[in-house]
Amino acid sequence: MNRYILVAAITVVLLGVGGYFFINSQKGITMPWQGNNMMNSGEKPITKPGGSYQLEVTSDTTNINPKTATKFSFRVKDTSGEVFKKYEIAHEKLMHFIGVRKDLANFLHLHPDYNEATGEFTVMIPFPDDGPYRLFPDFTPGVENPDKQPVTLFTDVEVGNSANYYVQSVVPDSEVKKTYGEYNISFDFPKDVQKEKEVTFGVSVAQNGQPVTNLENYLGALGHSVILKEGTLDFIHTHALDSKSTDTTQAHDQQQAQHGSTTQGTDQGPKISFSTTFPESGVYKIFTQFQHEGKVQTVDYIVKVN
Ligand SMILES: [Cu+2]
Repeated sequence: MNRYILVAAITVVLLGVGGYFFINSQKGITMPWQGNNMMNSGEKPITKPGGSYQLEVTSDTTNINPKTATKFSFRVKDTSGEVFKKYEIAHEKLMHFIGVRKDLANFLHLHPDYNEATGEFTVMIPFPDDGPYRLFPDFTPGVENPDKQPVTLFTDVEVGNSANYYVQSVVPDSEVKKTYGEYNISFDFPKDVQKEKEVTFGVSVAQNGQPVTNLENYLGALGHSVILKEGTLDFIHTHALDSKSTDTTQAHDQQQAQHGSTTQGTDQGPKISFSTTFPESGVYKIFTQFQHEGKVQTVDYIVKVN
């Protein structure tokens, strides 16, 4: 009789422990992609190369209006819950900050100010339109990170009135030439882009029809491409023509961070070459930034990956 009670008691304890782990592992899986609130102290931190990091938003994000600069502040916390402060400068900045509207219609690349004393970053975000946005702080930990792997965290915010959000579908580009003001851009992709295979693509820059051969380095590279997958918003950051970068590919969760590699540091255009590997089939939007005549230009291309 006593033995049955003991077995029953052990079963209850085991079920309890099992339930606890189940809940925690569910949180670990769902939070990076679906969680809106990174401030919940009960959440499991996102594990990345160089340790585990958690994003803590410290500004009020409940009432954000478009077309006006919104102050956004955040800190990064490490595994032990301490404010992380050991940043390594990567591409000339301590912190890179990418923002996209979730339909990938808008793209922002900003560089927050850092308060060394508090470990807090602050950035003014000029959200262009209403809608749901995903914000990606992107940094390189200066500790326990010998390969200098970047870490990308994210949080979601709602901007303006959702009734004014008209979702734009992410349709693969059929034209390889596009014009942005006085710049004529041609995109050079293989005919059949396949997942899990290294893909080299080019972005050629002309100005009023003349090939540009005096592109300027922007943040330590001739070009930067941020690639986002439609729907899941998986994030890839690739740099062109950076002799300091490596071919190291590090997959973590569903996110990828990769650096293109070449030593042609003296080539200043017209073609900017990138190489990357798309992890899955689907539709990806590529935002490429380059600098010319002191100004940063952003161009984009949507590609279907088979
Ligand atoms: Cu940046």
